[in-house]
Amino acid sequence: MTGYFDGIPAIRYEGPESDNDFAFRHYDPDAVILGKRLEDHLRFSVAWWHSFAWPGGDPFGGPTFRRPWFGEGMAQARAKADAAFELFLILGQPFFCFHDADIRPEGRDFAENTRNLEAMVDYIGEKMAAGGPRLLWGTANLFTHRRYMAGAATNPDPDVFAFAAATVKTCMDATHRLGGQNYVLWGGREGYETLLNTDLAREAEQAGRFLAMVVDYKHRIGFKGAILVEPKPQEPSKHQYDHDVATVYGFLRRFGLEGEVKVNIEQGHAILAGHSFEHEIALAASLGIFGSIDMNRNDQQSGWDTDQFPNNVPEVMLAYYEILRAGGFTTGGTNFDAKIRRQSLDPADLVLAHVGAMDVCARAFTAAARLLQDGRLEAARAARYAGWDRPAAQAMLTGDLEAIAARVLAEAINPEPRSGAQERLENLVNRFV
Ligand code: XUL
Ligand code: CO
Repeated sequence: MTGYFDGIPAIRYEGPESDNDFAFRHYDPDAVILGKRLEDHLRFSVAWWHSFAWPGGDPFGGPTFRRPWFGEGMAQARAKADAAFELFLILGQPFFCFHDADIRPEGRDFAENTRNLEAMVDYIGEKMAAGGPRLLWGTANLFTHRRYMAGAATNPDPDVFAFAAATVKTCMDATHRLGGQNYVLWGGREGYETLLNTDLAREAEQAGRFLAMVVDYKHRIGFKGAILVEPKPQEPSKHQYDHDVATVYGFLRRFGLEGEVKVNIEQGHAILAGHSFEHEIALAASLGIFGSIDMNRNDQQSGWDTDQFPNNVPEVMLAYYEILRAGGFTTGGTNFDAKIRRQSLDPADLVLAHVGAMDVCARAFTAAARLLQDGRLEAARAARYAGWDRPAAQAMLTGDLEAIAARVLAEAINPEPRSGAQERLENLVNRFV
């Protein structure tokens, strides 16, 4: 026990009228919506890196947080895990996520990294066995250490490729041992700073081979979870290869991995790529590669991936609407890849950030479910395409230009444009927020 969160009670659902800061107003884990408990729909996850490892620095200033578990060594790593499970007990969320570097001290070499990781996996495994959340996904941090400054899988130095591949193996082992439901790859350094020193063709081949080996190893160890790539267009690299969902899908097709790998979509990354969160989710679902989400938000003024906790219900509702249309999460969930601001020094700030975000998501999800159940939005969508149900229209999809031209002449086809009814649909959506 670290005692770090002493005095903060376990958070319970008290309903929208509650005046208690330390209560859920909208997140009632046991509420049944569309035949399933809200907890099982949303599958909330706390991110180890932001909540326990991040020291509160920014490009102009150093750490602002003084967590008692900060520092080197295994004792500190264990204290960090203790604090994590204390927060988990308070929040009661069903999942968490980590990078290897979040849970273990940095070693001098690969062997020491692996020893540290395995010891921490044992420690966390014992804590999980005693109750508490499960592992939504594990991942390798292949972007912080200086060895990765020019990439991991796409590094010009084959020794870095080797170190990264070996590290991913150990992280997949760790994820598998802890019963992880997914394994994530986010390639923050898989890209370039300047084209002047970059061989795009080679780097793509290296990345394709790397991912194919990850898939191969997953099957070899009998890991049943999903392999997820997390798109992001830039930051930290000037250009990142996993730009957005469409780019990742093209990459997966190129290497024959589209049936093996899905995507973990992050709100802030979607915005950086010039898309909306719901666009990325809807596109992934339409391509059959939707996996999981990293829930957060950017600051509208900054143009950076600020990783703030979500607090905009109408925005989040549209994301969950697309997830519901896609059939909901299977192995995926809602991971709060979000951090408190660097002035938020108190243990209570960390708790309340999650409480508020869980409420925002619950409220947004509930609204999305009601909109779906209402059926009018989907009916309008279906009606818009109804013409395609006719046999003559279907025949065009396997037909040819000559036959179509002949039919247009014979039937004197002369289409009249119809309203897209956007404002009517927006008004309908707003009635559910
Ligand atoms: C960085 C980011 C990562 C990934 C996991 O922008 O989102 O935290 O989610 O490596
Ligand atoms: Co993320």
